[in-house]
Amino acid sequence: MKRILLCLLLISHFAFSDDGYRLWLKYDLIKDVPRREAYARSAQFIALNGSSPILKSAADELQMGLQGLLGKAVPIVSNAGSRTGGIVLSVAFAPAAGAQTLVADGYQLTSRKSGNITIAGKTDSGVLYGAFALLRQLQTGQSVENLSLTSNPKIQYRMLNHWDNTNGTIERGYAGESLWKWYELPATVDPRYRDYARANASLGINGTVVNNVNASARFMTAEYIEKVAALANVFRPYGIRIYLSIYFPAPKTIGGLKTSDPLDPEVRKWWADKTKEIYKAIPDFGGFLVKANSEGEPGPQDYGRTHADGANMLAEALRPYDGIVMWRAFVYKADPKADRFKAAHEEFTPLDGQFDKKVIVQVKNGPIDFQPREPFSPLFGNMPKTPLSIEFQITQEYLGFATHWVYEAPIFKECLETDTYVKGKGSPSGEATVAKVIDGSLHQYAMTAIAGVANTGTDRNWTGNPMAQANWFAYGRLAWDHTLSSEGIADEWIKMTLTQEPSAVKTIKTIMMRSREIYVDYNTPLGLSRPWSGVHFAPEPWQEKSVRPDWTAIYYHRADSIGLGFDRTATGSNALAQYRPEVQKQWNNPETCPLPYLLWFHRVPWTKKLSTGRTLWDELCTRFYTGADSVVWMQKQWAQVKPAIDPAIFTDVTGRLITQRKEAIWWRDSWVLYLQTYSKQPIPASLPKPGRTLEDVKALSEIYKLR
Ligand code: GCW
Repeated sequence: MKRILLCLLLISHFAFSDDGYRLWLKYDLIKDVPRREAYARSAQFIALNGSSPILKSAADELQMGLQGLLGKAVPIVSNAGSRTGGIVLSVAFAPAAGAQTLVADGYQLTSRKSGNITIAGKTDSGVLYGAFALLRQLQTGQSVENLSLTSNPKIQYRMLNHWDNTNGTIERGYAGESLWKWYELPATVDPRYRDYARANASLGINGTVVNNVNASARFMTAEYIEKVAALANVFRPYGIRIYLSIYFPAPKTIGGLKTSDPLDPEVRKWWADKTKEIYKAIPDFGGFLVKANSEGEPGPQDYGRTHADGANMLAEALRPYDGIVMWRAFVYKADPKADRFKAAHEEFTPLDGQFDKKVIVQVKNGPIDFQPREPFSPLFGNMPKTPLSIEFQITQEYLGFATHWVYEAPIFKECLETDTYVKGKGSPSGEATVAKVIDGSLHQYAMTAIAGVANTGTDRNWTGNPMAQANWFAYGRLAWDHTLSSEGIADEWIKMTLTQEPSAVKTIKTIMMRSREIYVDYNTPLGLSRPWSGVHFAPEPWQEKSVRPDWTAIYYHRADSIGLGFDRTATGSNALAQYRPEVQKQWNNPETCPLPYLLWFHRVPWTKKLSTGRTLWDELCTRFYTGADSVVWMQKQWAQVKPAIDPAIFTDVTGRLITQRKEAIWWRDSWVLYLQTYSKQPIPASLPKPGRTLEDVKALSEIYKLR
């Protein structure tokens, strides 16, 4: 009997606990009855006004969402006729008087005098995004009376990039295996693909590159094109186009040609034929993403050609179709004397103006590699004739994988809102921000794009850490509209995903808004960076051996008995000269350089007094300790929201925070004990000494490398 009771208890627990699968599209019943009834009065039917698959997705999503939120079945009708009190979808509406005009994909929600709410779009996708926006209004408890809301995407190609391999692994993935089951496709189509598409469409993401930029040639075979086409069929009704990363030498490796030289006529023909084959199977194929001559990946330089030659060859193959080339600028050479920081700028600025109009150059947000904090890439200030897109990393390669809670919207915003001063006007008004470069408003680029390296996987909750769902969400919302605030996005996400209880919303938002600075403090304070080789988990500042110099830790921090940091001023690598004078002015003086960027640009003596009144050494120690201690603050805050959170999610995050705390102390100790061998300074008396030695932390890091 006891056992049966226990089983029942367990079953009920699992039946009601939240596994995170539904993400921010939960559609749980709205508990506030008057509010629910008010919504219900405006949602008595859904009028479709069309038959396209995308419109149908919009109506289906509304129907499903309303069923959950309002607890009632809302019928879908083909048109409203004389009925009122419903939701009317249409691509045909004239914009309401005085409202902003719509661009492709934009939407307009309007409460009409008739008593209907209209969801208007210029395109079917616009209507779909409008449907999700209306659901978001309901999910976040906003009024739908007197609605007059117009929203246009600021960027045209809003992309997710998956670094997924053919064997199901994900490069830098921390949430299980790849979602794409290549061995089962095309015959078996996992229903999860559709939920993936719904989640992306709810944010306005309209393109996905399904395979790793370290690409396999397999994706160019008929066998795999068929599999990719099956995925495209699922994504299409959600306005999402599929793109592929290509392996540059494919003409040779799978095409049997003698070369893959982009200027060779046979190679060009091979790509043209291949592209034709792809479009036959996937008529709305989006195009190619390319990592070439980067980290060992082959490319046009192997044949004495330039990045532009390579990109333009692919553009030519795509010419008959509505597809584009996204050519990555993530390049650097293994030159011990060079500064990796400068490489992309050096290689790409001479090519400005040489790319075909179907090419967009995809630039990582920072000059190095997705560090917890980086200055913006100087390329953003120096490619006026080439459309540039920005690549952010959503997956937490350098942000503690799936155990550390880091809300990334502030990372994305910090870069987007920095002024490149590209016009050289010296204006502090932000008229030449990175955002205005990439949204095309500054140089009137013919096309605009943004990419985020996905953090999704087969974990039931998609992202491993349930809190990392917020990063996928935030990326998508900012890809649509980079002017949204980090706080506003967090607010939406919490209310849609976790709870609407006001004090819990506030507490969680406060944790999220502080989380990135806390992480930086215990991981890479004052402008330290740590992109050396390996798994990129624990900092190992002692790492000094690698196959190439710029894959060691000492290359970046340059600690010695005098001080710490990378001199990128005129006395050092002079990477600062790649920025506009106004930017240089902000960063080139160690006395005035903002502390978050200090060691990015300067070598600073251990005993140097900083603007905080502490010496460099004392400031570093203070930050490492404050950061690690702040995880305790995160734990305490999280404990307070327990009554408002689903028990399964609460317990999961509680566990991850315990690990985060442990790792934060470990990483603090690694840095402090290692740097102390150079600074020869005591840890400030107010701070407790690490409870272990440098040898202990080194040994700990080795454990994580054992096979
Ligand atoms: O950040 C580095 C990663 C590599 C990645 C590379 C890139 C896909 O460590 O795993 O490769 O950048 O962006 O190409």
